[in-house]
Amino acid sequence: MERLESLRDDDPVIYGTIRGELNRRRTGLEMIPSENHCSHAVRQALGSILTDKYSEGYAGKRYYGGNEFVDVAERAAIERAKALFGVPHANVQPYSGSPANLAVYFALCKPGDVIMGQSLPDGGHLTHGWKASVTGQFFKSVQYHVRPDGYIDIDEVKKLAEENRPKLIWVGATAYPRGLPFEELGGIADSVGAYLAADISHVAGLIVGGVHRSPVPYAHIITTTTHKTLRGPRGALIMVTEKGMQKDPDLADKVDKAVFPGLQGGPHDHQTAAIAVALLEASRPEFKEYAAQIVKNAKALAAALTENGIRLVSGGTDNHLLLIDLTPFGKGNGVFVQEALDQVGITTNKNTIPNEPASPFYPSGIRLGTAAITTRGMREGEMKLIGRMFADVISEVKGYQLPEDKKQRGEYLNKFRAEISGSKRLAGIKGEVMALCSRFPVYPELEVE
Ligand code: DSN
Repeated sequence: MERLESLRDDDPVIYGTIRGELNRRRTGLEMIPSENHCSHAVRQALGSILTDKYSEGYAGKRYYGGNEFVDVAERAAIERAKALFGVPHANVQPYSGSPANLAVYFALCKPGDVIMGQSLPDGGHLTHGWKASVTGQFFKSVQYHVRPDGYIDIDEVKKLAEENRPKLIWVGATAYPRGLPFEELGGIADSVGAYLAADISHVAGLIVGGVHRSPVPYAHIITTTTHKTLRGPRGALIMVTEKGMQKDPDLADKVDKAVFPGLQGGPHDHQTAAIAVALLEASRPEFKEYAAQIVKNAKALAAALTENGIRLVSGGTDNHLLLIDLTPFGKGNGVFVQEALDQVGITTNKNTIPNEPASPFYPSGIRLGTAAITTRGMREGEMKLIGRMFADVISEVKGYQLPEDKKQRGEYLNKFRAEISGSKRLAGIKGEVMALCSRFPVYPELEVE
């Protein structure tokens, strides 16, 4: 049993924070699709003494002494990543997904080069060339979109690639409920001589589990975070495929140099070790069952939501993620639904939808996912119940409308918060959420008073 006594005695503020977060997680449903509950073993490696080490460089080629044990951990992480994904090269040092993607730019592009990625409101990531990101400002970014049916517009990608001849094309997303079209975008990248980088952060665990197609035959480079469906600690990997090595035999070396010394200093060795543990866990047969169940649960939840009259972008899901389209209830109403869901203990995030009629801060969608609730052991029966609870929460707040006048929004939101805090219906749903959570405990090894 882990009791965190030292922390309790040393720092009551941080101890209290962890206790509060533990209670929040135990009594609520984590349904942000980029979150999960990693294992006790992963957290033991992450909380280990390896955090005290400096090891700039790579295994066997460090700028500091005393790395004989850190080298073992880093080599284990590399070999496990290579075996799991079927690639000849892996770099396990990126601090997180955005630095990993920046390293890809640094390895392949010069400022001003043309790059292409999926537009943010269409489900793409900031680092795939969105205008607010350095990647949309230091490079000439061309953004592609989804069609009205919610699927990536392959014809548009082809047309834009032919017109703009990009150096690098990204495939990958943060809010895309359908299978990623690696083969189609690989063909387009090849036809214009571009590199294809697949950012599989959201679906890495599904790929490993065999329930999402793999980018390996089609992409030159693959990046992924390690903490979403892959269920590891925060962190990231960059992998180079055989196809990438054939296009440029120096690609692995360029990627390694871009990470260190290009963008980062010392790797976070505790994080590397925890990634190694997570990759080992992901190689076990039970992880395949877990990945398959994530998708079954997402499909069951999509069916339950649809039966309860909720509209989904693209009409459903192929992966772990769903995107609720709230436009039948008004524009920019994600904030009301997110906050009402928070109140009942269901954590999601407001999100833009394709052709967003409002704004990224007041978007018209809700993004949710099934990775963490599947880790707790929930299955299709629980998804039916959760789908009905979502519909009830949405119905409770559907009358609220975001004021057009920005100056009125703060006051309106305060009134909304005061009103929903007294809602008996929401209080009833919170009771149902807590009863459900008590049947599926998380972090049983933690005992924090
Ligand atoms: N913040 C991640 C997500 O929620 O999908 C992407 O960076």
